[in-house]
Amino acid sequence: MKCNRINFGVLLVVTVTPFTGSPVSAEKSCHPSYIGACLPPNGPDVDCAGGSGNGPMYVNGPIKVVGPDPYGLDRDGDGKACEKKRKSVRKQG
Ligand SMILES: [Ca+2]
Repeated sequence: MKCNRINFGVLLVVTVTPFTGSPVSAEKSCHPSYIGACLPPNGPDVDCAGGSGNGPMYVNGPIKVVGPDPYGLDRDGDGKACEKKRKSVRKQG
């Protein structure tokens, strides 16, 4: 009588991990640095309405700046862009 022994050996299981990367979210249509106005995230250039900027886009302030200020709207760096109030710092005398 023969006894057949079945040797399965080591079964290698290769697990293929599916790519689960989340799809690149569509670009937000508003720049995340500017709160209070919807500015384009990557141009064209935006300037304050009534200011000395050359556009081509203009925005009315005040706008809160919470990040980098690529459009240079917050020239004095106080976190408010296109302030309507302008303090005069000129001294007379
Ligand atoms: Ca400012």
